[in-house]
Order: sequence, then structure tokens, then C-alpha cells
Amino acid sequence: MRLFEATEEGTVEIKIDEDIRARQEELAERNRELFRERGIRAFDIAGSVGAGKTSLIAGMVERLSDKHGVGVIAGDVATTRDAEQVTGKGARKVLQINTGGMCRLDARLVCRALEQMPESGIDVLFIENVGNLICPSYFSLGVEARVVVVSASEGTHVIEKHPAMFESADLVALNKIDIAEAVQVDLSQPVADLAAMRPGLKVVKTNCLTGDGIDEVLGALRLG
Ligand SMILES: Nc1nc2c(ncn2[C@@H]2O[C@H](COP(=O)(O)OP(=O)(O)OP(=O)(O)O)[C@@H](O)[C@H]2O)c(=O)[nH]1
Ligand SMILES: [Mg+2]
Repeated sequence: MRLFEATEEGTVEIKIDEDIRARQEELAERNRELFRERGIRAFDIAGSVGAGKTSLIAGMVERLSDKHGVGVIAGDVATTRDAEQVTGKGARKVLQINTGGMCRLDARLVCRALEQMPESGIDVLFIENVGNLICPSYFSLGVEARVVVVSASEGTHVIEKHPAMFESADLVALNKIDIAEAVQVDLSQPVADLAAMRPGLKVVKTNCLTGDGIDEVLGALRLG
């Protein structure tokens, strides 16, 4: 958003974007500090609606819960469906945030949810962001890494259409590889686009229904 004020000397732009961003960074830094104090390794799992974020989280929780105290914060505009989907997989605590219309989580919402988490016994936290490839790009949560889940059904050119999201990614899970052929998507294109945009960025092909690739995601995040 850009905001202007007319003065006798002319029009001046009020730097609202920068103020908001600076405030967000401050709040993210506070979360980072909180995670450090509590010994929590936190991960933002972002991606389009239906890309497979919850499925990936459920798979990771199942694999980690015998060795780690895992917490999950699921973000959605409405419902507790995602929290329900993850419950029973072995997480120590699962919370759902409903944003009530906002298209992303932010550091403040995560901080409020953290207040409801047990103060000890959680060392890995997965935060599922609201499903879309736009708004979450601009909001840092203060986490260790952001995993962007993108699925074959999102089309061949999904990466180049959403540069900000993939610029903010620390790892990409290219999910639903099992249906690429059926939806006529050539997965070599998103892989090539990512290599051009973010040389060296780790990309893991996954099938969250069968679990293929989830161990590799965990390995890339140094979890296990
Ligand atoms: N074929 C196939 N289906 C998958 C895969 N991963 C997830 N799904 C299915 O895709 C649908 C959406 O998966 P979710 O994990 O709920 O996706 P999400 O990104 O959490 O969705 P939202 O939270 O609604 O944005 C479900 O029906 C899953 O069973 C996969 O690798 N292959
Ligand atoms: Mg989900």
C-alpha cells in the first residue's frame, strides 16, 4: 500500500510500507528470540491451497514424534480441519489459528499461539501458513526455515509466476509427483525455473500420500 499526503509544497509519500515491514521484522525477531530461549526449531510450511502442506506436516510429525516433542500450529482462514488432520500423528500439541479473512500468518499471530503452547517439551514446531503463494511471501515469522510446498497440479509455470514466494523459500517440496502426467505438467520446468531463480536451493520431489521424499525433506532440514 502507498499513502500520500498533499502539502503546500506538493505531495509527499508517507513510507507506510517500510514502517509496517520494520514492525513485522521486529515481531519476527522477538519470535526468533523466544524460539531460541525455549530451544525450539521452528519451520514455516507455506504453499498454495491444497498443495499438500498439512499432508507433509502429518508425515513429518509421524516420523519425528518418537524422538522429538513436536508442536504444530495450523493457519487457515476458517475451520479446524487441518489441526484435526494432524491430531493423532504423535504431536505433543496441535493448535489452529483462524485468521478470519487474512491471507497469511504473521509474527504476532504466531506469538499469540506460542503463548498457548507448553513452555517446555517442544523442540520442533511446524507452522502451516495460510494457503496461497502471494501474501505469506512478505511476512517473516521468525522461523529457522521456510518450506514452500508446490504441487504438480499448479501448472508448469507456477514458479515464475510467484517469484516473491520462491525467493523467500529455504527449501521447496515439489509435491504430487504422482499426478504430473495426468495433469500434463512437465516437472522439469519448475525444477529448471527454481534452478535459474535460486541456484543451489534444495528441491525435493514428494508424494505425501505414499510418503516418498518426506525423509529427504527432513534430512535437508537437519531433522531426524
Ligand atoms: N495425489 C496426491 N495427492 C496428495 C498429495 N499430497 C496431498 N494430497 C492430497 O491433496 C489434498 C490437499 O492436501 P492437504 O495436505 O490438505 O493440502 P494443504 O496444502 O494443507 O491444503 P490447505 O490447507 O487447504 O491449503 C488432499 O486430498 C491430500 O490427500 C500427493 O503427493 N499426491
Ligand atoms: Mg492444510
